Amino acid sequence: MVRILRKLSLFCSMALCISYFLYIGLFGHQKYVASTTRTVKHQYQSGFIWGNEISNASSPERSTDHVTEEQKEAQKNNLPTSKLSNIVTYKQKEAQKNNLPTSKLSNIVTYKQKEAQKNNLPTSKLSNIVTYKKKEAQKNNLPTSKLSNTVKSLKYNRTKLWEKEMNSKDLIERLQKQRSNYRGLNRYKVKYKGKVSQQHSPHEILCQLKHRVNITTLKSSDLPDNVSSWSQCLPNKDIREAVGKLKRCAVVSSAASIRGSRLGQEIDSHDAVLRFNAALTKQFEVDVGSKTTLRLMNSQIVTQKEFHFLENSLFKDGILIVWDPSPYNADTYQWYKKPEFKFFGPYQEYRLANPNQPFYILKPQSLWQMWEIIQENSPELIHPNPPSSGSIGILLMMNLCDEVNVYEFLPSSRQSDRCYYFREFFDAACTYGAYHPLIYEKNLIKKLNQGTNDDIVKNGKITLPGLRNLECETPTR
Ligand code: NCC
Repeated sequence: MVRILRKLSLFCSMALCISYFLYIGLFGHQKYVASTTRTVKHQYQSGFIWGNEISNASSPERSTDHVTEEQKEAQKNNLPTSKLSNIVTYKQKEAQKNNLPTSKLSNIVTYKQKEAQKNNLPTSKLSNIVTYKKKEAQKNNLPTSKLSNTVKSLKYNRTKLWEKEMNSKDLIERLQKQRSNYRGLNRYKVKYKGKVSQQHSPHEILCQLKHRVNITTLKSSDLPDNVSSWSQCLPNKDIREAVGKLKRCAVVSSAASIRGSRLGQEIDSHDAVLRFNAALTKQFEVDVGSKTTLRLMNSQIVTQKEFHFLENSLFKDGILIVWDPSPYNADTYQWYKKPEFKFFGPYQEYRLANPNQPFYILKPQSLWQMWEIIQENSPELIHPNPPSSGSIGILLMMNLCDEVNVYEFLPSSRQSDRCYYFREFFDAACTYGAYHPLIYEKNLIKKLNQGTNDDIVKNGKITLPGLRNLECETPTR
């Protein structure tokens, strides 16, 4: 009996052992699988999985990989580790908010930080910068490829254009450098011995312009006899004598900010309209008008092939005037022998082909006389280069007319870095000048404005008096 009982207990303990191992073998693995599945499920639910990692998620080793990936992301994006668990959702939200394709996800934070630095914005602006720039680009009529420059150009909007006198510190770095380079180069050998930073009244400045700038055109008598065969093609009379007295005149700058102004009718209502270089009116009549009485051109227009000066119908209407800079102290003959652009030949050709169209050449001394007045009334040393066609044209019309309305030389609130109304080309230099001392020209013209500030902001319009009837006690020196 005892033997039977011993065998029975041995059998039972063996059976217990076998069933234990069987239990472990059959159910133990399932329990383990169940626990890893729960981990993966949890990972899905927390939105913690990047696309390609979902298929490998059942491998327990991958969970340590997730942390490294996240840490890498956090490092890449310069985020604190506390943000680790949210970084992907965060980036997805940022991408959505900024309207960026998801391919930009991995770079968005760094991208935004770089943009903020590049644009000199506080980091608090980080979260809005992309949308902000897109809106600015739209507002300023810029293509999205220009996004990276938009904020830079806002530097000017912030100072409120020409609300105060501008100086070189208001320019963007590139234009400041160009001003210094031109000052170093001094291409025209300018030796200015006059005053700087004078606080003359508008009336005094007008008198300086009247008495110290002789806006006059070339006559054959200005050149020696040995060039008489060429000089026969010049008009006999000076432009002032030939044109006579005009009442209300308009000067239309080529600035893109005139787009959308609907000033066309107002411009055409003037007795004479002056335009510049290759500025056209066709298709832009609503904003710029269609009348062209005079066209002032720099000598590049006459000499450079791209303008087809001899054939282009654009130049066949109205009175033409061309200017070309001489060295500061050169006399007319020295300049005739060595103009900046060799325009005397094409000028003669054009005159012979179009003998009935008045076509004048401005004497280069007028440019430097005007430059000296801009310099004297500027707060610092200006570019030693001639004034732009814009101010030359304004002064010419102040000599010909009783009243001159100038459009978009002083920019309206529509101002942008787009250069021309008729061509898609972007450069802040068109408004502020790189080669020309344009900010100082605009400072001076602003001082002479007899219209309202509201007219500048809305229409880019300034009103100037004619010089003919101006009374000056003693000519200002
Ligand atoms: O650009 P431009 O002038 O033809 O413009 C005529 C005048 O309008 C005023 N302007 C223009 C654009 C703008 N956004 N703001 C403005 O205030 C200026 O007063 C300008 O003078 C020139 O003065 O002759 C100039 O000419 C051009 C260029 O030679 C011609 O357009 C022909 O292509 C010069 N640009 C270059 O040489 C690249 C420009 O510097 C001055």
